Amino acid sequence: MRNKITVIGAGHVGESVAFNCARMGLGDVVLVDVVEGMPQGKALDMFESSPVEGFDSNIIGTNFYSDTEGSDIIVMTAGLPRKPGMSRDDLLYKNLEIVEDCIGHAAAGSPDAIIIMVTNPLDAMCEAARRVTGFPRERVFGMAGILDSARMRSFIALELGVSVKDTHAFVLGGHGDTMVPLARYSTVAGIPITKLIPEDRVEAIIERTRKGGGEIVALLKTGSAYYAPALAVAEMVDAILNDRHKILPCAAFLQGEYGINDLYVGVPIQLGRKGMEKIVEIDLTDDENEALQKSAAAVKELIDLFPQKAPA
Ligand code: TXD
Repeated sequence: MRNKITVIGAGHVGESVAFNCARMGLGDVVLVDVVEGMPQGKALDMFESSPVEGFDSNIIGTNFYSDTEGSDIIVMTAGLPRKPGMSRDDLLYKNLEIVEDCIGHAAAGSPDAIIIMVTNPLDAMCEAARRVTGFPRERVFGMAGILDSARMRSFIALELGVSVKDTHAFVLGGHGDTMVPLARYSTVAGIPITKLIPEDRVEAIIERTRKGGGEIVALLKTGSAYYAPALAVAEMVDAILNDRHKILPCAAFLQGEYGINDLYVGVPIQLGRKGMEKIVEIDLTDDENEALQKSAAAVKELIDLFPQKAPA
């Protein structure tokens, strides 16, 4: 039986995630949105491309969660994207409502699913999904670090004129302006970039990485990035469904790791068929640790803004 992948939100990121997963043959895809006809139309268009590409995945679009029942993976992209001048945090209240509603419905019909959060503000939305589902942290995590690292890798490759394939980059922390790109652990063909690129240029790369999402928002004027984010999600879906035990930077719920408690923060985790198999802890210098703690504090500030709910 083929895997079932539900993608909630058929906007820019969601449609691209659906198409990537289908093209990569990762499973059958259900694309959900509130807009009537739109997910159905996009799904049909994608399905009609399958004979050309030669992939066997079935893709359907829907407005009903009953079609998502029994999903192996739920990717959550529904929500508002940023407009120029908005921070990811400005999206908090509206997207919190959307996440609680969508994830609540989807998880009810797929109690064993693994949830990959994409909606911003990412780390806070992961926590919203964890709370609304009650799923263990092994099955609720978020995509951000792969994207942030991919941006840093692109800038490193541009700087040195080398293949992106030779680059490796490491970004920790929340998916926001306080993210922590780690030059010391970023390499080209195994050589730390600090040995290949002058310090001021490394700093410039780090700064551009931190502002990478905003750079695209400012250019597009309506909406935010989706090609790179969608492929980053597909890499996670592939790592999980193909049980690759791959180590990827993702937003994970920390319970003591890195000295952080009960918060989603971006760290390297190992992904396999059961979801998060482990959190990889690396040594940090005092400065790096301070930056990570600061980033975690920014995530906590958002969580503290969640409306308090009366106990059920
Ligand atoms: O690194 C990351 N995690 C991110 C996050 C990278 C890129 C984009 N990131 C965030 O993903 C972004 O800030 C947004 O919060 C989401 C989705 O971005 P996208 O660019 O796909 O936004 P769109 O194109 O506006 O699509 C959102 C869709 C749109 O079709 C709406 O109709 C739908 O979400 N939507 C809903 N679907 C189902 N149910 C409800 N309630 C709903 N509300 C909106």
